[in-house]
Amino acid sequence: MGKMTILHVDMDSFFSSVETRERPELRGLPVVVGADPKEGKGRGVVSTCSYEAREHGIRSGMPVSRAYKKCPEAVFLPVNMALYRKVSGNIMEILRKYADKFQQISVDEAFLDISKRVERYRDVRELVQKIKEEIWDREKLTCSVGVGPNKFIAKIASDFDKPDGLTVVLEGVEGFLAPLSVRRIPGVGEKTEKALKEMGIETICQLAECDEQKLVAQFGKLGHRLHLLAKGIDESEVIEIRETKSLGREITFEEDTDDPDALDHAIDGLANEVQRVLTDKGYRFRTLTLKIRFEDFETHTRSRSFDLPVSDLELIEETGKELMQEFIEGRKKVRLVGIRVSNLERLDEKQKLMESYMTD
Ligand code: TTP
Ligand code: MG
Repeated sequence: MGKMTILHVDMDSFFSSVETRERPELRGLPVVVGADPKEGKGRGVVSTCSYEAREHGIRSGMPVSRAYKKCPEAVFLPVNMALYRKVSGNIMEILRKYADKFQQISVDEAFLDISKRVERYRDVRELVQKIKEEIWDREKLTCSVGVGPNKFIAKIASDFDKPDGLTVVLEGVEGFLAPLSVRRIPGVGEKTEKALKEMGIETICQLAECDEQKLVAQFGKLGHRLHLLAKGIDESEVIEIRETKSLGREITFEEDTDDPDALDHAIDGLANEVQRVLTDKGYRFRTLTLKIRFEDFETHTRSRSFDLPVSDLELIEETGKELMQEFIEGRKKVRLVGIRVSNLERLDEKQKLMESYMTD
């Protein structure tokens, strides 16, 4: 592997920046976005907040009630995930163009491998400025960007100077990492931080200097990985995930039929298969399409979309049957039915976490 140049792009106070963009009168105010906030009286949790709200000590994950105590004059807004997802899609489309390899990590962050595109240090800054400008021109949002020789450094660098930051760490990696808290290492949570502290390790420098055997004895494989990261070594690649666009199943009847029970039964079977594949692959979907072909080969499709990604079997069955309903009354016999789901999303850990904030 040659020398690499990796960018990590992370949007600034993403949900709340989108809300402020939609309502310019909120600019400069403490804005808190969270589930069911009821103007601060709700029982939900803070998803994120504006930097003005952060000055009052409000943070992601905090109960809305606590945020309200810290800053009663803040503007409390519910989560409008459909909007953020749409904006996220636009941003990812912009970013993708600038990368040899591109990997979206969550709704508001992505890695870009630009190794082949930039020759010199100055080029990197120019490229990042172009990216920032395009995001601003098109979406009126700011982001923070980290540049490093690997994903780990890039990720830490993007967080180093927020909001609207640009931190390039292509040289002097060890010096950059040395004073930082171990907590900055992705994957080091409260528990690991505490365990490290008990070993007398608080900074990344101390972690790098610690005997690797000790770390392995304490944390197993993670200890080995932590030691490498502390030394700035990360060989993981930017993985272009070619997302499956859609998946579906269809069935051609042995004999054309207009028997409602047979048709319902077919839908149940298809729903079952589709749902199993979704579960296996860890996907949920937002659009379901029913396909129906009559005995004379006349073919129709009907779709329904949902605001949030879904995957439960009953919903697939019911939606499939509802969509089929308008076709089968007093019409020709049916030759084939199919169910396809699209707008797929991977059910990753971070997303699960976010969803848990949204439904309380
Ligand atoms: P982050 O990038 O972690 O946070 P942020 O973009 O709001 O702020 P920063 O400027 O520090 O990057 O997360 C992106 C979005 O994910 C965030 O806007 C809201 C959502 N989110 C939650 O819903 N719950 C959480 O606990 C976190 C951390 C984020
Ligand atoms: Mg962010």
